[in-house]
Amino acid sequence: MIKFYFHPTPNPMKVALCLEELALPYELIPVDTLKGQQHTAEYRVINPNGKAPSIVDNGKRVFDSNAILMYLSERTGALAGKTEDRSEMLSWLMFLATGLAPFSGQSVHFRHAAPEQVPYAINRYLFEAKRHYQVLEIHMEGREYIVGDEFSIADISAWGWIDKAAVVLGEEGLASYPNIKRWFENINARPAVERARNIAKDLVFKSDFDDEAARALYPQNFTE
Ligand SMILES: N[C@@H](CCC(=O)N[C@@H](CS)C(=O)NCC(=O)O)C(=O)O
Repeated sequence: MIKFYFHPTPNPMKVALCLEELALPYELIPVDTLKGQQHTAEYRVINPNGKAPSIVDNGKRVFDSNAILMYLSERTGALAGKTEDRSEMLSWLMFLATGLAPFSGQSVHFRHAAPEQVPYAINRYLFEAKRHYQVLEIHMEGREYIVGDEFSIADISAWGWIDKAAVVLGEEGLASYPNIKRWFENINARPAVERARNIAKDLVFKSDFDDEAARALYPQNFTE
């Protein structure tokens, strides 16, 4: 059975949705990142990057959320889009993994978590997050799904972070992005989304943003 190393945050949530969409059996293994469990030697064997999510399937590790989505799609032959849309699929998966997701994360970090307010960084990352949203907004004009005409891992990848649009973009959330809003509401209504949101309902993850959490998540701020 697939072992799924999970924390209830955007990148692992993509994998939760993918596993639920595919109805694959899995064992959920919490990685409490606020407690620093992503940094243990045992976990680094599974994910040398020390982040969630990861999976282990038949003794093989896969780390990094979009790599896991691609692996699960290839393993099952599902959610991959049509062969003729492969170039679009690769393009949008990389756009999401290297652009929309990390710029969103940095935008949240500099506005909500950084120990000092740095206007240049806040402006830079919010601008880039919004710019990536705008690229997707234009692409989604008249489209139901991100790639081709069917639900795929590209939609799953985007859902994980766009679910947090209000935190990334500010209170107005998706108000300036009507095509993304329409797409998001459609994806978010899928039955697997509710199952994904509930996978860890019986687990308790640390939520206190205390010294232990700060050291685990932002080690660059600590010299000892
Ligand atoms: N590129 C990685 C990023 C993973 C990532 O940043 N995960 C966050 C949770 S969404 C995490 O593990 N944070 C803990 C930390 O940075 O120490 C992916 O897509 O899987």
